[in-house]
This record gives sequence, structure tokens and C-alpha cells, in this order.
Amino acid sequence: MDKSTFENKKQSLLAKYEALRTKANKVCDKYENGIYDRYELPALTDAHVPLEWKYDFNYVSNPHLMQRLGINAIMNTGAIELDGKIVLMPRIEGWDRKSFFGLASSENGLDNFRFWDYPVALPDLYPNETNVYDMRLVKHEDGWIYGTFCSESHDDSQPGDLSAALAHCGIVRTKDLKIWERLPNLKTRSDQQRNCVLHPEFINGKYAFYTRPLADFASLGGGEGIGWGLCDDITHAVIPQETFIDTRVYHTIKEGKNGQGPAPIKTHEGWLHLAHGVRPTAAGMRYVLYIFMTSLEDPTKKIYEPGGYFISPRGSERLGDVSNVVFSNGWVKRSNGEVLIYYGASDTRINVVRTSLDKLVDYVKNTPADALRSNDCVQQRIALINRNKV
Ligand code: M1P
Repeated sequence: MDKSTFENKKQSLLAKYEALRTKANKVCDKYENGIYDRYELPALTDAHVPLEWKYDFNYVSNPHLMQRLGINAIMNTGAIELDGKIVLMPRIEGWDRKSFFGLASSENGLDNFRFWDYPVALPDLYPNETNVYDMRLVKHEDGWIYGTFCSESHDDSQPGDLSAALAHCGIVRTKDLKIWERLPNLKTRSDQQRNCVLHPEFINGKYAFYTRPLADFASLGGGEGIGWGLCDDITHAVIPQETFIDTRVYHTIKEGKNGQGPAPIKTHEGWLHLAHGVRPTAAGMRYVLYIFMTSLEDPTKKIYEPGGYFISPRGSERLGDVSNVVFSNGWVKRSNGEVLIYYGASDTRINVVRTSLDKLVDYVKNTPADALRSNDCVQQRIALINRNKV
């Protein structure tokens, strides 16, 4: 390609990128349920990642204008409101399968996200750490913004198995999302900890974590559920003992495994939680999101537990690198009561739904619990129909 064709092509790529980035997102009423609004477009896809992160735009070193470092997917995002803007910290996966974090801000949290100039270069504390993903951002009452994430490495105790991996909880903290301090990984009694999340307040003067110990890296059925533990010192975080606040249940949406989503939101009725539940199917694992609430006085005590899922993959969300998955590690409650919930769809893109705290509290309190047996579920539905007849 000659230099002027190169320049024209580059300008056309940049124009297309800007058109995609600035496209307005509209409510999609196809799957209307009164609980939240879905949106027509994903908030972020691999195509939203800046072109300078992928292309070498130098004619001399890249005369064919090829992508040199492609992006495979973008998913599972941390989320926070900072200086009036919504900032997402997604898991971005390169063509090389390695994930890393970036930051993207938007005024309304629905569209027009703009990536910050560079991906996040986390302080490198662990030479064996191979992959990082699924950041949970939380403003803690100690004044720091913490990020907890999965720090994954090969399990060297099984040298013959290249898929044997260990998942630990990485911890970083920051005041501005620009300067990051890396703290030592969380230590618990399990060597498999994904979906660890810091509770936003001290409990009896200690830091509190939601955990998810598993027997092995990926399988179903090897753990009890969402755990909880206290730690004295966040700069050397150790949880000597875990209890379980939300366990797996036979023939429910969380039969196989579950995990805390983002940090819970404090409401006047209790701590509102978003989590994911996984069940086995003939087509593989199905990930959905569910909601529950714990007590303000005792955050380990569940007080409301609607039955079934809150969000499941719909339409094009069902298809991707890992199909039939929705996974959330980021939501934001804004000062006007609006709640924006971000979720990775099939490990490929990030979607958003919008609702309000009032609606979520109503949902968690008034949606019937899972009756656990088909017969009892029919009775629940007959009771609803009868109420509609009066
Ligand atoms: O592929 C689906 C999800 O699998 C894992 O979730 P969990 O820890 O519950 O097994 C994570 O790798 C997550 O990122 C991914 O979306």
C-alpha cells in the first residue's frame, strides 16, 4: 500500500471507531420485565478498545496497516462513580489469551465510553502470576478505593498438567484510579479463591471479605458457596476462618457454583447483593445473575432471597467465547437513585441494564423465594393468578 492509501485507510478506521464509540444507546423493550431496562447496544465491545492499542500506525514499520496486538474480547467489568463520571475497569483479553485491565469513562454510563490513554500496568508483585481478571472496585470507609481481582498462576505442584491452575485474590488500592498500590494477595485456607470482594465497611473494626473457596480451579460442585471472613490487616490480608452466607442448592440456578458479584449496596432495608449462579446443562455451564439481601446488623444473615434469576443471557448475549454466560462484578448507585448494572455476556462483551434502588428493594423483598419443588412452584403461580382475578 502506498503512503497516501495508508493515511486514507487509517483516517477511515479512526472515523469508523469514533462513530461506534459515540453511538447513542437506546432502551430495548424486547425483554421488558418491569424490573430493569435493557439496552440495544453493548456498553463496550472489543471494537471499542482504542485503535492505538492494536495497530502500529507507523507506515515504515507497518506498511500493510495490520493489527499487531489484537483484542479478543472485553467482559466482566469493575465499576465506580468518580467525579460525577462512571468509570469501568473491564477485563480485556488479547489475542494471546492474556487478560489485563483498562479504564473507560462515560457521563451517563450507557454509551460514549472513552478509554483512558493506557491500559493499567499493575505493580508486579508475583513473578508466577500469568493472568489477572474480574476486578471488583469498592470505596471503603477507610478512605481508599480497593480493587480485588483474580490472580492466576500455573499450579506447579502438577507439572504434567498444563491446565492445572491456582486462583488467588489480588488486592490493589488507589485514591484516583491512576496510582495503584499492590498489596499482598489474600491468604485463606483455600488455594482456589475467585470472586473475592471487599465489604465497604469495617465489621467490628476489621476488614470483611466475601470469598469463594473451591476444591479445584474450574469444576462444578467443589465448593459450598459464597463465604465470608474477617481480616485484621489489609496490608497483609489473612482470613483464618470462613463461614458461608449463601450456599449452593439442588435444582436451583446456583446448583453447581456461585460467587459474589460486586460489593453490596447499602440500603435502608439491608445490604443488597448481586451474585452469579452456575448450573450444569447438556450444553455446558449456564451462568445467570441473582439478587439477595443481608441484614444491616449482621451482614452474614440473609434476610431476602428471591427465587430464580435476575438476569439471564438473552438474544445475542447468549453467544460468545463461553456461551450462555452472564457475569457481573460492577454496579453503580448514583445520587439520583439510579442503579447501573454491568455484566459480561458470554465472556465476549459488556452489557448494561438500568434500574433504581427503589425497584431493586421492591424486587428483593416481594419476589417469592424459590419453592424448590415443581408442585410448590405451581401453587405459587396459582396463588398469583387468583390474586389477579379479584
Ligand atoms: O467463563 C465464565 C466465567 O468463569 C469464571 O467464573 P467462576 O469464577 O464463577 O467460575 C471466571 O473466569 C469468569 O471470569 C468467567 O466469566
